[in-house]
Amino acid sequence: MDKTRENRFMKYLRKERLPNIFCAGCGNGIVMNTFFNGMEMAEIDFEKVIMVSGIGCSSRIPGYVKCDSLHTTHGRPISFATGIKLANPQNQLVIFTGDGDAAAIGGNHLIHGARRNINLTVICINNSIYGMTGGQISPTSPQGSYGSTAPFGSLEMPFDLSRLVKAAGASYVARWTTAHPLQLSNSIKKALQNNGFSFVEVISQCPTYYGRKNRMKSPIEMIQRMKDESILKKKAENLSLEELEGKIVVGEFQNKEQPEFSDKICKLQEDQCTTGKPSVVRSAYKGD
Ligand SMILES: Cc1ncc(C[n+]2csc(CCOP(=O)(O)OP(=O)(O)O)c2C)c(N)n1
Ligand code: SF4
Repeated sequence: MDKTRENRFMKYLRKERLPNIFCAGCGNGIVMNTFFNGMEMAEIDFEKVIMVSGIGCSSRIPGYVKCDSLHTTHGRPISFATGIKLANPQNQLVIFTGDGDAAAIGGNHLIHGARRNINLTVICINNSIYGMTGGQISPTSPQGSYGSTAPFGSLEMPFDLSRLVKAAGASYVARWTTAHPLQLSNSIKKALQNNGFSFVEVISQCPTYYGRKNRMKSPIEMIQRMKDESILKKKAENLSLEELEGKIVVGEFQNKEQPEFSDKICKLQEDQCTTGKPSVVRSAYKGD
């Protein structure tokens, strides 16, 4: 192989685990690339990165990366990552999750992680469907879209995940699509640098299930559609709900400093050492 043509991010991969399981044209590869780019832009110490994921195609990403990682149970990466962060707040926790993993079975953990504003970076690959298990609709499938559990089109209203997480209390929230790799890398950079709960939603393509079931012929067509349907948050602010129908609003939705959860725990422990008073954490457990 011509080494000069090797992707510059190959050094972060466990090459012995390649080829990966992703279908041709899946958005997961683009998100991996943008993540490595954002990580380099943020000048993060790769040695301190711990990747955590749930279950799904998107959740397989950490398995290919040469760092400490934990592939957990469906919907639970935020809970596992919370434990790792509190055990050693120096760790840089990055969670890879899908719309099914984060918003269906893991929805409760997502909103409570955001509410605590614990310093975790969540990268949610939202392909509007359950890819790994055969194309069932998810909480983000657009109304009317087809899936194996919605042969007549989904009747449910989807979640606007970025809005949900912002309302729950996250200190950094942004949404882009796989058609916006530069903007996405920049948001991943900011998310990694933010001392708090950061949520980066990536609207992505699953050509195998979402594409086929919704008559989109190729991954290129899906990427083009995302590009065409996207509208910047600033522009969207001047449009009515009717005008926004079918649009993907992209941009940064939240970026504000607020107290972080593991800092609060550390402060509590320091106070306990200096004053000798039992901490709230200890006394809460005493009643067991
Ligand atoms: C407790 C539990 N329930 C259900 C499943 C089956 N399951 C595995 S992956 C998945 C959906 C994954 O969808 P998503 O998170 O959107 O990821 P994608 O595959 O689309 O990237 C489901 C329902 C499971 N593994 N464990
Ligand atoms: S099933 Fe969909 S999400 Fe899973 S690897 Fe294939 S294209 Fe990607």
